[in-house]
Amino acid sequence: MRLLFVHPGPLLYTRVFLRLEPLGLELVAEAARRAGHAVKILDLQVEHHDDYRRMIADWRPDFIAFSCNYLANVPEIIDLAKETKSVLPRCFICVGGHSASFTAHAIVEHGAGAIDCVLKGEGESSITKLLEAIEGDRDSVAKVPGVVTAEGEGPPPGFVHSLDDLRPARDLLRHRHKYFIGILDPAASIEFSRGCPWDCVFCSAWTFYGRSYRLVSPERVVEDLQAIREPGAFIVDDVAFVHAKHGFAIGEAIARKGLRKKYYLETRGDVLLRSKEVFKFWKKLGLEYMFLGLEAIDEDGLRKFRKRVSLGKNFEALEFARTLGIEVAINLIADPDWDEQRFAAIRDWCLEVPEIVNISINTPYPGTETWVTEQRRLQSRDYRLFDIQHAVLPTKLPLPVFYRELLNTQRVLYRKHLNWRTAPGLGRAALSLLMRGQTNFVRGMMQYNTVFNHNKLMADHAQPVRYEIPLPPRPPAAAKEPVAKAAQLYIHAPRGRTSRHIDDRTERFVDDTRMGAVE
Ligand code: B12
Ligand code: SF4
Repeated sequence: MRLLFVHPGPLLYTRVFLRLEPLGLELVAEAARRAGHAVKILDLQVEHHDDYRRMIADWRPDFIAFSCNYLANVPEIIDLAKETKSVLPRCFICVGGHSASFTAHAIVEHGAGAIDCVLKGEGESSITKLLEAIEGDRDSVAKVPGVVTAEGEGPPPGFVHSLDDLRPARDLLRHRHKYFIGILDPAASIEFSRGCPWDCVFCSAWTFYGRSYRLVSPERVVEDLQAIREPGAFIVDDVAFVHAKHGFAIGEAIARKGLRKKYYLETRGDVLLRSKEVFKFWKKLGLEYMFLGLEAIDEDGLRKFRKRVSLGKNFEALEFARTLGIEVAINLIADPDWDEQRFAAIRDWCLEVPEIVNISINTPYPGTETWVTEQRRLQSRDYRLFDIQHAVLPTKLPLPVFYRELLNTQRVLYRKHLNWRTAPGLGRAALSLLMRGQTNFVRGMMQYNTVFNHNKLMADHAQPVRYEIPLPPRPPAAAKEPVAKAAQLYIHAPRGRTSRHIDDRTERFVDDTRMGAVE
């Protein structure tokens, strides 16, 4: 069959700070290609809807699969599916990915017949089963693991046998030079592990994979890195180097091969402090940038997000990263309850620290505990606003004032990084990128004010809403506080300790630093 795999268009962030290759979609596409199909990938982060329409008209695929990791992309995917079905009625249309898994029934319903199924969970093994069913007996589609159709739901999705068996179809992307993160331009993405053993209330990374944690072997990582031509690599793991031994083993394998790249990763402050030697080693290998999800700068906030990393530990982690010379980007979560004083306090704090600070907005997502337990009513159910850059919960300040404060804070922080100290270095980096023909980073910087713009954010709220996210399940009237039940949350059923490929010491460390007990 002719199969087209599509990643939807860019979100706000993608226009300024980063745009990364759709690694998950490439992995699913490669699994399908290995099953003997003709496969193409179209990434609408870097191509246009007209490119999509042309591809549909010229190539006439038999099967289209959309990747839906982000809720904000749901309306775009549904509209494209409807448009496609009207010109190619026999084409089978499927949606998969992180957010699609948590909103599968709603997506099928919004599709009103245009979306044949949502495939929940990890896509590599289920995609081939789905394709076999489509080619053979269409009635058996309903029995594919993870499938959700208008008629109902198939058996639960399963894991791939081993992450080492997987290969991404990197060669199928038509514009590889368009992927970047900050000044790592261009950058590829790579996976060292899958899942997360923690259970933060605002996050669905752990509920998707049933709190499991699996590793890619160092040999396989090196093989993949050797196949990457880009000088930069973004490590997509939720928390990098949870298991110190694994981090070392990968590093040693890279050093043996003499591979040289610049790396960007995301981790937790307590993991950084626990595995200092690993991060030191990785600095030598080319680790230059790191996201640290601090989430809050007060103990109360951290407790609320169930991040049991004490403030002291987080600040110590920042101090340590500074000594290594790693550039750190911190993420803080702004609550819609914040008032002017709170924003001012955050601004003051951020100006005191040398790190880059990103501020996102507390947003309940399906698949998180917050989705079930949040007591405040959503002020918008427009999927497009669920991108943690818009406020979907009621704000204490009037909404325009809240956005003004937020944007003002973000702008102050952005300018902090373009000051007299950093400007010459950034200028040199930008020039060298331009001389190599890489324009992503420079364009991103130039677009900042048009993307992060007060009028635009307000206008987004005023758009007519065609698809609304379903309301969270309400707790029984008798319950004083809504309780998130494990069964409500997980996509892949939890398999306990054996599904976490970490040694006992690391398991104990995780247990000591988590606060949940949902499993
Ligand atoms: C790496 C990552 C990023 C990276 C890059 C992502 C990218 N490629 O564009 C960065 C740091 C840039 C990023 C940014 C953001 N991210 Co992010 N990100 C992740 C993370 C940690 C891993 C995603 C990943 O690449 N995994 C590895 C690949 C191999 O897996 P995968 O893509 O999930 O694909 C698998 C399945 O989903 C499925 N699948 C995927 N596509 C398809 C298609 C079909 C047809 C099928 C059958 C299956 C299928 O099969 C794949 C293979 O098993 C996830 C959390 C998580 N663990 O999923 C959050 C996550 C997806 N991000 C999230 C958010 C909110 C964001 C941001 C909006 C804000 C932020 N600062 O975090 C921005 C927006 C970015 C943008 N596009 O503008 C949320 C999404 C929430 C939601 N429900 O919408 C998540 C779930 C984290 C969370 N907090 O819970 N992100
Ligand atoms: S540590 Fe918490 S926030 Fe980070 S990926 Fe794991 S569960 Fe999500």
